[in-house]
Amino acid sequence: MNKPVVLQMGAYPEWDEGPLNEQYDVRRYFEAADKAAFLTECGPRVRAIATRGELGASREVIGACPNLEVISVYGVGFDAVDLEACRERGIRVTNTPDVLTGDVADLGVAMMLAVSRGIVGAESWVRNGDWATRGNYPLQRRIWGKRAGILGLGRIGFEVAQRLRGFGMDIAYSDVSAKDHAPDLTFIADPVALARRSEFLFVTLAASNETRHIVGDAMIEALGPEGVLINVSRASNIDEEALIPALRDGRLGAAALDVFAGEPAIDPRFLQLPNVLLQPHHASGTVETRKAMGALMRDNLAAHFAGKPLLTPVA
Ligand code: 8YV
Repeated sequence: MNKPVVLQMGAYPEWDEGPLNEQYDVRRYFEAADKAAFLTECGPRVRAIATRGELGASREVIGACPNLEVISVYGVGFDAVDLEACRERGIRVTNTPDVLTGDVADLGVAMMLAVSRGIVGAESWVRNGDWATRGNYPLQRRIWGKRAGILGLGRIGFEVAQRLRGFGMDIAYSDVSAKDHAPDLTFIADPVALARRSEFLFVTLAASNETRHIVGDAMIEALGPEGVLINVSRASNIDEEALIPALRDGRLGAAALDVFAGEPAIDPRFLQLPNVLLQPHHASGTVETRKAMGALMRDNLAAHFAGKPLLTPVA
């Protein structure tokens, strides 16, 4: 029997490439020089798309695959998949929730610590000899006991809160409604009010058209010159045109960012800012989590082609 044709939108680690290629007739879209010609050639035979959170699948790609049945996302975020195009044609979509939650929360908290305690600069201080020639490293800011805000108390936001409890932080959150499973956290419906009471603000919102640029001038001003913004969600949740001048002018204290508009070609102005910590979209980037994400991404494809219920469907 012919193997189902799968359109692969981006590279995976070798432990996923092997099994994927054994089970499917894989077409590597990301390696095609002429993408339109590539889709014209293989699009009609494609039954599944295997993609990554940040790559998704556009209406154009979906449209070039008239026999597409399922899109399996390696990542929890599926905002880059054109869900409307999928709905119109009954195309199923799956993601990889839960398996990456702890790692994303860990990196968010690590970024908070790194920014507040100046860990990156302090390391250079030792490495480039400043410690010996210039003396002690400038004093930094404490985090324990401070006020933290979490914008979006979903799975990842909740795990961030679990970790922050260990630092004795005073934690509040904003979401569409108060959550029963977090009775000890302060619910603040208005994100601007949340930013105003926060010294550290974590953005852990699933991105959508509704959340686009939710962190803009008003929230940034409310967080203020002492505030630290930490984003481990999607770049689209933050208005970079508001963020960059605020960081430059000191109207916002600092930012720690794992995601960027147009990544990996990030806005070069970020590189000039001393008060921003830059990370290469790797919050889920541990061997353990990436193995679990790859397995779940492939298990969803296998379930679909076996006619079984999808493990983690989003549509
Ligand atoms: C990426 C992510 O999928 O989970 C998400 O939504 O953005 C990430 O986990 C990962 O970087 C693999 O490309």
